[in-house]
Amino acid sequence: MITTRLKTTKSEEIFAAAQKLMPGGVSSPVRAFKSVGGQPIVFDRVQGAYAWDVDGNQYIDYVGTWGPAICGHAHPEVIKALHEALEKGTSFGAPCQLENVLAEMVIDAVPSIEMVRFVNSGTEACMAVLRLMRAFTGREKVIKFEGCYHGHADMFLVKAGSGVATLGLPDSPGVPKSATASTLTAPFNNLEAVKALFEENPGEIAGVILEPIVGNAGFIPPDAGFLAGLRELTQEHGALLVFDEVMTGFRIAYGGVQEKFGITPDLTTLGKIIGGGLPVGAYGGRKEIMQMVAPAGSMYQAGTLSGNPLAMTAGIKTLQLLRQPGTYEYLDRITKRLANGMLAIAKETGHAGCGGSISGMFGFFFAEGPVHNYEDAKKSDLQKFSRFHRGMLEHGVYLAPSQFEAGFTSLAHTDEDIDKTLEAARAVMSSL
Ligand code: KE4
Repeated sequence: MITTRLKTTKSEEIFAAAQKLMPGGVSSPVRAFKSVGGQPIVFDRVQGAYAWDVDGNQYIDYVGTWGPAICGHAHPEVIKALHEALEKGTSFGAPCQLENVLAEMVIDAVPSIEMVRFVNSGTEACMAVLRLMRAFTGREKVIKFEGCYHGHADMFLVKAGSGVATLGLPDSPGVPKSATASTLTAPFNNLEAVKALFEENPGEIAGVILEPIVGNAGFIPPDAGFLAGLRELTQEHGALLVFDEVMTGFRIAYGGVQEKFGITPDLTTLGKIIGGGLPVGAYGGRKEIMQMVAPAGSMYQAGTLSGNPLAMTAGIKTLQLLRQPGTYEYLDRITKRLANGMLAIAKETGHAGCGGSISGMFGFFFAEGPVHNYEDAKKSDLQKFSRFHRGMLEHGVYLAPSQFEAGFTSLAHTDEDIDKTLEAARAVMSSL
């Protein structure tokens, strides 16, 4: 048991009760702190860059509800827009002009998207995009990368990242072999492995899906030429290239990784930020592909709450805030200061450390590095990460409770917050 100086009495009471009501006491596994150990923190409220727990402790929050809070939690303009939208009802189950507005913003922003469909989570978006890849190409097999996480649908739970990696569940029970028989895997950043899969499965691969910057195995950027290589390989083999930008969309740049790195996939999935903190997912791409989706085409996909006015409202306001000039320069500057500061402190305090940041996304491993893929990430010092995580909590800094996650900053994080975080990191790393 990891000791803690934090007063977490109420968190302990509430979490103990939760464990009797919900599996593991949580609505999503990674929140249970299983991989870092110790008492999960029960949140009471969030605002801007901060979270407060039920015992009154305040934290600088670098999880940001796993990405959506890029403008800061509970941004006043988002809250105001939601209050106004609430007056007109919470869900219509009918066409609503707000869907047009958000769809237009997404289409204008994301290079690959000419037409988009809204759903309610990143998992749904990835499930639908896989079905669409297969419907459009008439092929069944798909390539994913070890450590990448595309939600919890059966066919993706093969060497997945995020909570699956955290819990060491290489493949989840309950997933029939038939569901994953057509899911091929390769190490991230390994073009040769992908080439071999195409040669071993001629004419059978519908496409390649990836996190273009991995966040679910820890933060792992693509090596130079990797994304371009995948673009060429998929074109050469008549397969589709799909960027899962659920995490990176509107975070790495307003147009996502595909805008920043100049590689345009055929299809893209989105989520998190486009919902501004409410449940949303989306998938989109070339019109000729998207026209296959019912009721325009025959590929079926549906959802009761898809495109609901509240989620659309929060998404619209969030993207309006993000498209202000200077947004991504600010995120890049403060996040680089944080990541580079952590690396320098690790060095000064005698710890092997590697990592970095791109725009408002960062990661840190206790390892010599560099970390090119999931195998490398798993070799980092997970024990030391757990102790570091707990120490940072005690110093009022809330990091993702797993080495196999990325960190997120927001427009609400200030230079002072970064300074405080680095002071905490120095104190904790000196004590590890
Ligand atoms: P959701 O179904 O959780 O909305 O999205 C699934 C998903 C798909 N693709 C990518 C790249 C993702 O990062 C995610 C979800 N990310 C995790 C955090 N790594 C969500 C947190 C959680 O599972 O509690």
